[in-house]
Amino acid sequence: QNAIPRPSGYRVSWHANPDVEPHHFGSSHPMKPWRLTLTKQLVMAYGMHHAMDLYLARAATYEELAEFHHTDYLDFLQQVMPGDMEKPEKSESIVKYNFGDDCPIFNGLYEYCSLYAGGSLDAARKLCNNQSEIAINWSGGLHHAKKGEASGFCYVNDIVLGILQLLRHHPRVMYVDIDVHHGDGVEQAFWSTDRVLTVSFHKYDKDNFFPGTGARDSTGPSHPLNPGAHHALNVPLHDGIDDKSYIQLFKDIVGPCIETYKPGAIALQCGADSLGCDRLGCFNLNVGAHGACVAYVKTFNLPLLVVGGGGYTPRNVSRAWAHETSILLDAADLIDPNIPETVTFRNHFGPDYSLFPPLSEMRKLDNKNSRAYLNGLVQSVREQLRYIRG
Ligand code: ZL4
Ligand code: CA
Ligand code: ZN
Repeated sequence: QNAIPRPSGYRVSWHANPDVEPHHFGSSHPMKPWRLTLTKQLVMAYGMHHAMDLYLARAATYEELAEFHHTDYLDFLQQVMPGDMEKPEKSESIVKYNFGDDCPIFNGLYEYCSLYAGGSLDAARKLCNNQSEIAINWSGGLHHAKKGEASGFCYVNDIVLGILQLLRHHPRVMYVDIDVHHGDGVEQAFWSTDRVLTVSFHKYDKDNFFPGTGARDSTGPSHPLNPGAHHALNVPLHDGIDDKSYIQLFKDIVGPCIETYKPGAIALQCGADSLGCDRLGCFNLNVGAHGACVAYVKTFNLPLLVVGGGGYTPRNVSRAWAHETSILLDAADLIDPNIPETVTFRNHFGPDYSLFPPLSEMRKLDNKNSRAYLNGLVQSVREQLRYIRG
């Protein structure tokens, strides 16, 4: 692999702390922070680390986390111990703060949370200081966390914290979420403001798919005088959406949103559980299509905060995020689609050793999204955008 040059005319920064990676949710829990190790190894094997500014993100402080989260919740998060799950005197708080199977209490939980949140804060600050045009934190993107409650593998909401930082310098920030799950925590945090337009694409099935929110008609506070009215945009989808329809839908929706809302910066959540073959997901996207969405957002040349999110088949998460790193570096064409011989943990990428395995063909899923249904979504989004001004 030849050296990747720095992109011309803009800077890309990488914000990470390797101490996030060894944390463990429990042996059969789907969330594997180790996928971040695999991603980093792939990025390094391609030589991409030479083309961006690398920052060791420090942990977010308690005060920084408290910019969004309730202190009673943070106090509990800071003090809780793995054995507390079984202690009757703790059970009330454990229920209140929603710890359990999805959000287990593991060793180093608070350190894990403050480190991934620190990455997104660091990234947002570099964008605000004009020290970077595109800032990446693959360990972030934990979009379900609420002010005072853990949810869906997420404990603190690094995206909300990052956007709050961006709002110090930009009148309007747009949030785009391609995780297969609804970005409910970010939506809720900015529900009553017109300074953030949240846009989430997700599988929606009120009763059978987490978190059950994000219907098309959920567009913000119902009172028309509430500034947040119409500033939540949801794109509910059915199983099996394919590359071509997803990319088309993404462009047909995100393009007009950016042109209408005119954000000063964009936060992009790149959850990789929307890929085919994901352990929890049900879409049928290939790595190339997931990356095409990132490439499209990049064409608007706005300050871009890029975060990770879900993704439960680690080899494919690392493929997608490595490919997307190359896109952000304007170097996708310089990357060998055959995974380098030299990559650490190369066995994980067999038997094909390709950056773009045919994920959509490996698990047969019908596309339950008809052309008519997708056209209806685009039409309805156009109508919503009539209420929005930049
Ligand atoms: C698991 O095997 O749908 C957790 C979670 C732990 C190990 C041992 C416990 C076994 C799948 C999921 C019992 C687990 C039962 N272990 C979990 C309604 C639910 C209640 C909890 O990508 N059970 C809840 C959350 C979703 C629910 C998705 C996506 C995050 C993100 C951003 C969060 N919760 C049903 C499930 C397992 C587990 C196996 C699991 N949990 C799958 N889907 C959920 O958007 C990072
Ligand atoms: Ca989503
Ligand atoms: Zn997800």
